[in-house]
Amino acid sequence: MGSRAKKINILIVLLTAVMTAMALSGCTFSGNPDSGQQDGISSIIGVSQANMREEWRVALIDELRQETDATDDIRIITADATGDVDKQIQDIENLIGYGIDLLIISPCDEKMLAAKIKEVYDSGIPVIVMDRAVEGFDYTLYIGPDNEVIGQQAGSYIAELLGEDGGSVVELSGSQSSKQGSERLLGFRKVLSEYDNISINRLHLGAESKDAAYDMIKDARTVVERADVVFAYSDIMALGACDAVRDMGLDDKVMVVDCDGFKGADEGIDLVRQGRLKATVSCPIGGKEAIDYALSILGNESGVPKQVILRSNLITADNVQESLEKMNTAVVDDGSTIRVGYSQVGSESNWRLANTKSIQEAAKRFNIDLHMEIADQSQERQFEAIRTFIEEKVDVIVVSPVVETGWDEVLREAKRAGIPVIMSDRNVAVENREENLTTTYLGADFIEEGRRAMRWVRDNVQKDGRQSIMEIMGNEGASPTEERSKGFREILNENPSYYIAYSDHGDFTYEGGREVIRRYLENNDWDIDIIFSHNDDMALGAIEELKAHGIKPDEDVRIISVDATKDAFEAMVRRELSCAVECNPIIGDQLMKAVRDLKSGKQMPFRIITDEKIYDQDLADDYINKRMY
Ligand code: GYE
Repeated sequence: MGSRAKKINILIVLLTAVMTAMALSGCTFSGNPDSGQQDGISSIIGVSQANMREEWRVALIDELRQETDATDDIRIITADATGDVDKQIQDIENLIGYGIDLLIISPCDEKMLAAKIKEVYDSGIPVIVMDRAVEGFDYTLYIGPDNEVIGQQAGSYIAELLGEDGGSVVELSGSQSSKQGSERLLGFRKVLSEYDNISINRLHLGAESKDAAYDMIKDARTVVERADVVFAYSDIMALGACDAVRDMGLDDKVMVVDCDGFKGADEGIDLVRQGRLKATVSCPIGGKEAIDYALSILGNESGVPKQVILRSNLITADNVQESLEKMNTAVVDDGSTIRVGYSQVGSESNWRLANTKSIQEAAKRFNIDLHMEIADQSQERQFEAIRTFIEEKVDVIVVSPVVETGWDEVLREAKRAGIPVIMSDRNVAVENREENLTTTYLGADFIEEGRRAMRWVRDNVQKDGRQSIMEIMGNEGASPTEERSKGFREILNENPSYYIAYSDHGDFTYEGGREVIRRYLENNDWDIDIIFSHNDDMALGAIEELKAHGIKPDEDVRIISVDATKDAFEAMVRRELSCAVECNPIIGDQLMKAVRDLKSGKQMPFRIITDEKIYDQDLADDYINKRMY
């Protein structure tokens, strides 16, 4: 018997042993049954699900199975933690014991399981976290919806539905709302709180179930009779509400709106089609995306992001058919050349130069015909560039917006021209999200960067008494400026022994950093303990100016910046810069993959967030030669 045959036999014996052990521990095995037998399995994915009680969790496992069944050499093993943290930890152990190559987990408690997830991730097994984001970044990839946005979308729709006259809304919620439910309620209430002509009656159910919703609506007849809309943040509660409203003979008066929008019979989308539900905010389950990215991770492909925030869509009778067709349309990338118009902020920093280079190089690799316009930090010039791209009838427009606001008009022009727009690196704040003026945002989580910088200060810069901070900010109104400040202050507010004594703008340039120090020293003696600079270039400019005034960087003042360019590492090795929070400019591959996905008809997520770390002097020597920018 040849060695290959012997190997397969050993594998079959092993697999049988594993399958027995799994059956005993409540795991199930699936994947294309034939592939294992013939030429071996290339990868095994372990799936740890929090429970199999909630509909969308069952739907997720189904979607993961469908996707792996369609893929030849992948097998998945699933485990149901039945809502028990200890069982889920045991499930993870079991799955690792079965030799999985990648773990997909939807934690039943994101805080309690964060340490276990970090342990698996640190052990070298890639981890995809679904739905409930764990704190920090100790995992490979997070995929999930933005539940607060989902609630906001439902709230905006109801406000629009009720119009100027306003009206009365009955809000259904579970007494112990799930995390998903409470985030949706938060978004929903935030929007409706802006309308004083809309009254809300809150009905708390014992359980988030169809029957509980049915009974509650029936029992609350007097309230429901006066209501215009019943809102439920899940399909299951909405179905109960629809049945009750029907049985009370109120279905021609009281409209029901919900979130979930699952595709099954009597679920959100079906109920909209039946005319029983006025609207649903539907969100992809994420199974397809999870297997897609799992294959990229297992294939060591570059450009795997850190977070994918799935896009939720408002589905009404007007767009239900079109939405269903879109959901069922096969994604096809014919590989043909795609023409992209890119409006770049400028060339204000080393980060920007690395970003531009990464995009230009990736375009060649992804068969993208790129027309890039550099705007020297002028919004007017970016408007001109976008209008040129519209005239040139490009396939996709990509913008790195110099500031967040003022884009609605030019984005509407692109939309009218039928050209989708992707936001790269920086984001915009549009007046009305439901206009869908942009398809997706690909870039960093600037708020988290700001938090990281202040956490580092909290953990590494201590002395008796309060410490004063100088904040050197990027250009006013830019999303990295506004959000890094916000994240930094979030942690600062929890640590009263630090305070911001002075803030000024350096516009992300080296010279701008020097200027801020000059301006300060014109009116003050140097009394700053810590400098938080929104990017390296300003920090390095500040360092030169400080030295010119005989102030020793890292001794008289500790300096923390963002970007983590090679120059920043050199300044850390010289013991001048104390710490650099990474903001990764090398996003060319991810961006071009997103452009091809978009043109191939894929439903694009709201946000694709890049992977980033933090470095200080302890790490600088080890990592300086590995810096790509
Ligand atoms: O931090 C800075 C550049 O938009 C994230 O812009 C980018 C920022 C980056 O000028 O160096």
